[in-house]
Amino acid sequence: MTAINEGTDLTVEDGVAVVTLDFPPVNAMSPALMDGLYDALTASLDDPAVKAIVLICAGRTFIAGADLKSVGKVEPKVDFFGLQDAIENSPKPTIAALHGTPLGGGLETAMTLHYRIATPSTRMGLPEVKLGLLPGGGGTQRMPRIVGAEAALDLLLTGRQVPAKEALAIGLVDRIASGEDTLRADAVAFARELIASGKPPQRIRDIEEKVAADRADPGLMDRLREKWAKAMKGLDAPQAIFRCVAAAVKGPWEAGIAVERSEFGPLLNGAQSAALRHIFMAERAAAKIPGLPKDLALRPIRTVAVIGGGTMGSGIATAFLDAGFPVTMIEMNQDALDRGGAAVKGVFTSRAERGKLTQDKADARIAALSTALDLSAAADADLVVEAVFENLDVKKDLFAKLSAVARPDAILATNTSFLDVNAIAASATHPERVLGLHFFSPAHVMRLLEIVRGEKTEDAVLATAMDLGKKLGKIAVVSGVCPGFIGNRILSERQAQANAMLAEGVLPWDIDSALVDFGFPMGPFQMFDLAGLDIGESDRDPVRKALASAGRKGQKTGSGYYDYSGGRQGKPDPATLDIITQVTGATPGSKTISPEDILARLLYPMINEGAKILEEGIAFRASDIDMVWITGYGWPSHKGGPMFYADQIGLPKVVEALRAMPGITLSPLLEKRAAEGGKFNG
Ligand code: T1G
Repeated sequence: MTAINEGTDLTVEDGVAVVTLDFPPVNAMSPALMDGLYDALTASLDDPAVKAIVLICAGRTFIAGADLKSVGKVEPKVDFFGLQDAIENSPKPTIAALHGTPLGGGLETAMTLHYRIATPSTRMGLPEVKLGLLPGGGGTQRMPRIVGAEAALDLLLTGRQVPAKEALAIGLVDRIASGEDTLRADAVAFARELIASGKPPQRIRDIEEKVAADRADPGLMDRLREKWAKAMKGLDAPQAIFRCVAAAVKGPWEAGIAVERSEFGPLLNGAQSAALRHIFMAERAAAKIPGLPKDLALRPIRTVAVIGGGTMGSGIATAFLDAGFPVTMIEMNQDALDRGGAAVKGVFTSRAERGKLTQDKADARIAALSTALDLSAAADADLVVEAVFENLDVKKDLFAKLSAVARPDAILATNTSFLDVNAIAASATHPERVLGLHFFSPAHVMRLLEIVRGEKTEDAVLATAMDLGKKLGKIAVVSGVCPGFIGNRILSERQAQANAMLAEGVLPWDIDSALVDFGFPMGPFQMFDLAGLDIGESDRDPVRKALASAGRKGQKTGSGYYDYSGGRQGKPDPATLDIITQVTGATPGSKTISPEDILARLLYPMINEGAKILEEGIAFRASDIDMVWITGYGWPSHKGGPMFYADQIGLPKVVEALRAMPGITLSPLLEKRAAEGGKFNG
């Protein structure tokens, strides 16, 4: 075995060179990996004893893509294109041996080799679109040559991972290894067959059949543009990917690759990709808790009890059942229990009906739910999650009672969205085992889980909750205790400004549409209509209170801020304006603010509150705040979250605008960073 560099080895056995790359954790294409691969390839090409070349990776995966940590920072000896040319033009057949997740530049590299073999569990794809990029290593040109334009767009615009079996069916791989452990041997055997056959290697770039067929269909690209119009709207990367695939269909190769190269740079340097790459890193950063010992023993969680069968309780139960935990749902009366159980069953039944879940799995999940009317049913649970009425006394009382029945080592969690977790914990016998698990509605769908760390919460309990978050498929973000935690505390600031603008005479629809145009799925008033105007505390929100008492409780009653008699879309309703006038004295529409100024008014106070949350140590890092808002509140991901957005517009501009707004106390941290020319992220 020859060591080419620190992570690259080359062995030659019986005419087959095996190049092994080992760059933990995911063999990302760093300059060191690229240099190693190039040198090993050159050595193999120069060695007359070598007749075929196998490329394989050590560790958990074949190359998982460009190294996002060194993008554009360090240069390899030979760039990606030089490397690809060297591989593709090899007169000796080359075979990529795939396992794990060959993604992005990793799959593009594999597509420059002449053949591909994968283990059965391999999942491959071109996820660049999720990072606001396009597959800039020939992926937009080679993929259509393998699968045709329509299938290529499906892969490139969704970025989805293709399982090995499907990859074989669409021609993306040539073979599947006989087992997970036989990849190397099977790849070498494949190489020997190729040597024996004497067949000259075929380059994917030369395969014309699929693109020629697409070219012969003149209406194809227009149809595909129509099909993807919604997914591409306002987003740079999907639009650029579409143009690249269109160029691949048009041909020739050189013209297509030139389009790909010219489209890549602007994306890489653009704001949308910067935001999306920030989120990728932020998601991973959120999983890390500073100061926690690494080898902390987690508490085993095998069974879960959920107290409460309402919207939250049944959603939480569903989330745990989905992750394979047996759940006991506990309610106070049979009716409520029946409703909760039916809600859970309804989710699984409907998924089975829609073909999203096999009937067997749906049945198994339903069977894993048990129901009870007595708290003592929580006696055996390793974890109890409470989702009862949002009232401090009710919750304190419940935690005292729970302490008497639950196992002394059980973790007790409250799903409060606003209340003082320390006060709730104080009523339990073991406050060190209490914490907040703040789910978002619908709890089995929304990705965010705020994990609220009480002042007494034990490290092992916190770490167990983080691990649980991962098992539930959630993005878990740690928050300290304060009213509303990270998410709702910031939301309150936005709502206060939205209400203030209403009282100044700005139309509610103008406020909502400014946020929707920014990229939120809905504005503040549309959000209340969806959630219900009678939900949560409304004393400080007299307009909402008045609407609710007039029977306008939102979509569920057919009207709220908007009129839903014509459907869920909702129409502006003059009756709402009358109520606004009655309550605030303002004439709606008497004041117009530009959409940009409405946005500043709504978003800058959120940034200010985020800065306070940081300086108080409620959040560990600015990127955690971004994750909360992206995964829990619909902040558009290509805009990176409130703190990232603040960096992009420039903190001095934010501070200056905030000074002119009513009801704002500036965060000293925000002022300081602005004065120093600093940023929140990076
Ligand atoms: N670059 C740098 N570091 C990466 C990385 C990458 N591409 N992918 C993962 N890591 C780090 C990650 O930060 C974490 O580090 C550790 O690896 C484990 O990751 C020219 C433009 C591969 C499926 O989009 O989807 O190629 O936190 O916790 O759940 O066209 O990571 O431990 O310090 O996520 O097993 C395209 C992104 C790039 C793949 C593994 N590639 N990665 O998941 O572990 S663009 C991607 C993933 C491109 C070309 C272009 C996943 C994974 P730390 P993890 P995992």
